[in-house]
Amino acid sequence: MSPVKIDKMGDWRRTHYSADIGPELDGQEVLVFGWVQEIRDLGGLRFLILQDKTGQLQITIHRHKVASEVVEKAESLQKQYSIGVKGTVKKMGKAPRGAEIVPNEMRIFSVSQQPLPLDITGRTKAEIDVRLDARVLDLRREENQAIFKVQHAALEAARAFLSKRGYIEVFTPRIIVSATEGGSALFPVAYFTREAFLAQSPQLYKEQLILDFEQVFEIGPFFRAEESHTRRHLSEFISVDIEQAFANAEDVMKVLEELIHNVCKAVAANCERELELLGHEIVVPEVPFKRLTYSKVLEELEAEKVHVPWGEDIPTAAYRVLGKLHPYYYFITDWPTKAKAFYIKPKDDNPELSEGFDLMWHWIELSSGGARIHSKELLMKRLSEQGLSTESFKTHLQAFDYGMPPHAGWGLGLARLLMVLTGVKNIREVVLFPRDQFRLTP
Ligand code: AMO
Repeated sequence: MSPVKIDKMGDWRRTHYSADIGPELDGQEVLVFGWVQEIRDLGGLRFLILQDKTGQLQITIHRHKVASEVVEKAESLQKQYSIGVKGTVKKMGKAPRGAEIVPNEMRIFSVSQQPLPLDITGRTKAEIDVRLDARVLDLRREENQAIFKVQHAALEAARAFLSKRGYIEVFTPRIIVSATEGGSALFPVAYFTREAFLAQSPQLYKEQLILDFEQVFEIGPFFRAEESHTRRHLSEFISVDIEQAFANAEDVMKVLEELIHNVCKAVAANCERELELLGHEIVVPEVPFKRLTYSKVLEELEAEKVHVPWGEDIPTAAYRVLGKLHPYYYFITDWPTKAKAFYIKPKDDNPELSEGFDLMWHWIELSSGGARIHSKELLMKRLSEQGLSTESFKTHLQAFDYGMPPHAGWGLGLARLLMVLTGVKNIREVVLFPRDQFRLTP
């Protein structure tokens, strides 16, 4: 076969996206761009399915009716070539949009390697690693794009909600000198002549910033050297964080449940097509969410013959049992102080218990947060109790010298929320280019 002639885009500009094409445009000349998703031949006809960012469109080439130049180009096409088509819209009941395009002119901008490493139609299922190795191609599937359109809608709703509630968006450093969420999961960075680390969370900075702004939020990537290779852990993940001055745990739990309610409402209303592609329905949860204390959770587990010693973290197998008892969003409150990070505030009337909480969905932890210690002395004591050096937290502790008020906040894992919003079971599918212990490319 002779090599495909590559055309220039020249003065061609799109007049319509595929989503704009319908029977009402019958007879109108349009110019569309996109990628060849499917090619089918039927007698003297060649059907192309063209895909752009809004969806798919049928292009029908009548071999004996159109200019030979168009036929020649159409014959040379392969899946995923990028092309432009100038043509006439024709009302066609059987076509996907009730209309098709009959081309008058065609330009081919780029070819694709054949065979493709993946079946883009998804009819032949590929393993997750094969898909991720060819991620940009994998993302050509409308179902996969739908996930990230849902993410966009969710973020838009979250930002609007938080801004309306008086939070200001901030950006804190990613290169830091001390651990915030436990030392073992730190990634070291060669920082000129010193060693630094990638931030595990914005915890220390968001706490400091409430001294000035009272209410802050941040949406950004954080890093943990996660050795647990599960379907809900990555080594780089986006966290939605808030922190608020003059607030306790209950105050910020209310903000969190209302945010979830609003995000679900917005996604259900604005992502109808995406949810249909994903075959997923969103039930907007009513607020308030159920609140269970840690001790109550242990009792419920005991009744199910699952024993968790008081004070310990709850293992995944136990969470799975709990998720069956509570198949919805719920909070676990009043965690043992020793099971929580050093900055979580012990309860005034019982310091064994803390004002820390987790937000769960079925068996998955979506968020954790709490009221914070705002007394410098107590914070130093807690650091020592957790075997952390007060010296390495010197600059953080300094902020507590300038009128640190009572405060509280939380961090919400965006990808985990997205799993719930889309019904996708593996966190790697809801992140464009996931990073885990074994994956650093693409
Ligand atoms: P925590 O460590 O519980 O709390 O993290 C908050 C939320 O972030 C998400 N998350 C992850 N998602 C994917 N992969 C990971 N490896 C991963 N680790 C955490 C989870 C989790 O609930 N500073 C506190 C928050 C606070 O108190 O404000 C913190 O980081 O959804």
